[in-house]
Amino acid sequence: MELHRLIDPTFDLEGFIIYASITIGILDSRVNFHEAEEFLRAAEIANYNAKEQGLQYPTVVYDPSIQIKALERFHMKIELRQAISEQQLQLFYQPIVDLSAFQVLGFEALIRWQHPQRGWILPDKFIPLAEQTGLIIPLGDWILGAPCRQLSIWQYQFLDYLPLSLSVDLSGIQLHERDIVSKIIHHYQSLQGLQVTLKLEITESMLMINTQTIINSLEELHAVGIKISIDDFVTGYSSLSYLPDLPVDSLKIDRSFVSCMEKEKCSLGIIQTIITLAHTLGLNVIAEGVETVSEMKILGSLVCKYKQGYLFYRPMPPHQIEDWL
Ligand code: G
Ligand code: MN
Repeated sequence: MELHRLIDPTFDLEGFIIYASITIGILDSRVNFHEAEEFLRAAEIANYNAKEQGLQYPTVVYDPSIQIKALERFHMKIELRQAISEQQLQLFYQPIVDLSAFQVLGFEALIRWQHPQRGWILPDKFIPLAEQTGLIIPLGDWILGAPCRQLSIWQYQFLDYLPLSLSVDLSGIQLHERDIVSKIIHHYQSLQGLQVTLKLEITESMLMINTQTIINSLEELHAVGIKISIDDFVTGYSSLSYLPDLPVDSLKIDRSFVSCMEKEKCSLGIIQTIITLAHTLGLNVIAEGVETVSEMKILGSLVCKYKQGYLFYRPMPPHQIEDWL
């Protein structure tokens, strides 16, 4: 920590203010290694780990479990490439409901990986890896394109039950791509003529870097009719002041808030405030991860109209959605 304290303050280099920070990987010299390369590799692995964890003072001491994790990550990277080419990735669809109108508002498309040995893997286990490796670019494009194609098929099959909205999660890396706006509009155009609304779900943390560029892109998307939703609301580095400047249509209250509602320590006041704030700004509110009847009732009493969660429907593969529709 002492080293970090020495390095962290800004310093002046010929009139330029320099911000420097270091990450440190430490290795106990008593480890059972023989070759210099083994020592260096282990220190490197610890250092890499320190970088990844986003600690305030990024220092990690090597232990063998870190190496096992690094190896697992390495294998997973290779497998993920294969998964894409061998089409092991699948989209599931989770309905979002409006109970007051007994209606389904639409679906959120959620990606799943059917791993040949490990079974179904959830996106939080592999999307960060896809982001680190750049695989998120082709993958993200597919996550946008495939549900658009699916929804246009459903529009013709189940005309009576629609219009629907289709929500798709966007990665921050995608938003920084230079031609992202035209790519998304291209997918959106495949829905035109249909009564489907496309909603992009972004998280607050995506707005932290290049904020103005991101806002400009979102505005271009919004101008053609694409809706924007803020996902996992209040878990990020929320700065409520940016909200009125964003072309946002809805907020999704994070699952962690919903699941704490029945607990003693929970502040319902915060949830109520979010809902009131959203309504004041003319935004829709969707509660995520509703699992129990009493969560549903509390949300109802807080006038949260739209809900999504296992209590209503789990994410389903397309054939199951078709049976259900
Ligand atoms: O980050 P985002 O909010 O898009 O995450 C959605 C994830 O939450 C999906 O992987 C989905 O399967 C999961 N999910 C959806 N509904 C529920 C629920 O009621 N409970 C739990 N634990 N997870 C849910
Ligand atoms: Mn989402």
